Amino acid sequence: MKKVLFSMAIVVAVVAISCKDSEKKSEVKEEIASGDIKISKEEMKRGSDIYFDKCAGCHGSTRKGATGPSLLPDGDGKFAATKALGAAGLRAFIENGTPAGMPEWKGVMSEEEIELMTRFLQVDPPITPPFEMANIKETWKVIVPVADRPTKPEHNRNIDNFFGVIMRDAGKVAIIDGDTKEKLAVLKTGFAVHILRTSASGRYFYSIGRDGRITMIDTYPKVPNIVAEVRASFDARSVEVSKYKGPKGDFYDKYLIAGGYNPSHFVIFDAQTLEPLSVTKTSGNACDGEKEFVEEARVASIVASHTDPIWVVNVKETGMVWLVDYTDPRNPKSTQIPSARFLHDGGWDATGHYFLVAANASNKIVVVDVPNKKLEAIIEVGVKPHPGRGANVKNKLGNLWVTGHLGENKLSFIKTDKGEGQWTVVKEVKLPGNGGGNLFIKTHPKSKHLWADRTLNPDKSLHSAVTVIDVNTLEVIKTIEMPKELDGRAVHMEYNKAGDEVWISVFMGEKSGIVIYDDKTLELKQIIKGDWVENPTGKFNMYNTTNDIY
Ligand code: DHE
Repeated sequence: MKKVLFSMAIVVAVVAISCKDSEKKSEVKEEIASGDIKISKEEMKRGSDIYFDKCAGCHGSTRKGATGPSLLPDGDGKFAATKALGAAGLRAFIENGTPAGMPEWKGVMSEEEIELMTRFLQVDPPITPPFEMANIKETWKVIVPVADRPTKPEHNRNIDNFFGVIMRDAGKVAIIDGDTKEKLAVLKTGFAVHILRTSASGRYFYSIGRDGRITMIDTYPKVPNIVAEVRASFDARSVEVSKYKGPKGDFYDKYLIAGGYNPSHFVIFDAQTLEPLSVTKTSGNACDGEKEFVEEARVASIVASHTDPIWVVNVKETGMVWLVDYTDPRNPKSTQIPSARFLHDGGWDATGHYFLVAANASNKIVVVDVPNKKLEAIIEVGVKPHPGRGANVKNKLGNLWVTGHLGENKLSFIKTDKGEGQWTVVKEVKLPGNGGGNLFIKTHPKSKHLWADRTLNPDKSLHSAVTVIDVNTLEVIKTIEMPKELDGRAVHMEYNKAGDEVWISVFMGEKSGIVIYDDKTLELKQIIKGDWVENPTGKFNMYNTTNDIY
């Protein structure tokens, strides 16, 4: 007699989910997949929100995997099926994280959220609708037309030393005068702003939120204000301006590009008004192995060349570096360079000729010769390199570009000078304690120090501190605990324009703030805190960001 083991009830309903921002709508199929896994419409929506906030960055918007493995009910042939892992297996990963860099979510997510995610991950992922030119145009708002903006600063402050500081969870950006440390404005921007970049003229800050919203902030008025807004995609991490001046200054501050995680595309805008000009899909064949077509090909970091009308656009899942020529922004031409997977973050070498980017799933750094539009080298480094924009130091070993690692305790110093040893790791430095978790490093041409955080290390004594290294000897000089009156993880360092102060954020804890150290004495100078300082993350000095100083 045939025995019925499961009564599989599949209820398919189409509901709208909103990812915190009510404008992020996507169609989801709600499924009650088996007798064991039950999930209501509301839970599906909430699970999507939590996934979007906390998981999509590493596991992909469609759960097909990226830096982290795929999270599909039936697996993808490479990684385990979430149904096979079951609630207990999924819970173990969510609660404890992994040594490869997944953070432990216990204590960050509530018990109810963890329990929900153990079910959400066992049913099919929601389907996102398209987000195309017409949708982008609908979101475009010019708040202060160009003709109504001041033609020169309406104050005597030193804009070059302004800092744009991201208050991630509040969806706000604070503009702080780096000379006086006064807060000039706290502006409501996109949900979970990820990075800021500055205009080539050093006047505007552009923010991009995890919801793909770009906000343009003008620093000329007495109180900095938002002059335009637009949304590039449902989910995004990168924004950049055109920095090439050209013989007639044709492209300086003319265009802006934003990279989409979901949909996988890049959008070019007019940099003064944010009018959308073109959308280009980044789905395509992967760089390695069989010709594998990758639909979810998310745009990770983007940088602008100072010497050519080119943006370097790094496509994560395909491992393709796109060199996008913006001379015809409505019909941009691109050269695609196959490299390694999954491309993430990176920065320029000291000459501004070579761009170095982490391929974090293959433990490599890819070097691109940008003016000559070719792959220069691929360098083996440690587990899950995470350079941020990297750091350029010079000592007796030559000019070196540095990356840290998420999955291993080491900083790798790569020689960039032509000749013997070019593009090899000439030195590795271990930070104190065990485990990886380094997210960012930073130096300044006028400084003798290189600073490194350990934000994702599970050990509190390490993640609430930063380490300072002597750039000449490459020895660790000091590990600095964040002040006791703050509580959280130290993340992301930024220098002031003069290169004699370092600003560090303390976030993800009970008491967040921005801490400023004297770079020469390594003594604490000031703590910026208050109700308006809510979980600060990235900080961007106007002059250093405009001129790619790191
Ligand atoms: Fe980031 C840079 C993506 C998690 C803070 N982050 C970047 C860049 C990418 C990226 C592609 C490079 C942008 C560029 O240069 O154009 N980040 C991702 C993720 O996908 C990931 C792993 C997970 C996610 O869902 O977002 C992730 N990032 C984080 C964080 O958890 C951090 C610490 C806080 C946050 O915002 O959630 C964080 N990322 C930053 C910062 C930068 C950044 C501050 C810019 C560094 C710089 O100096 O340029």
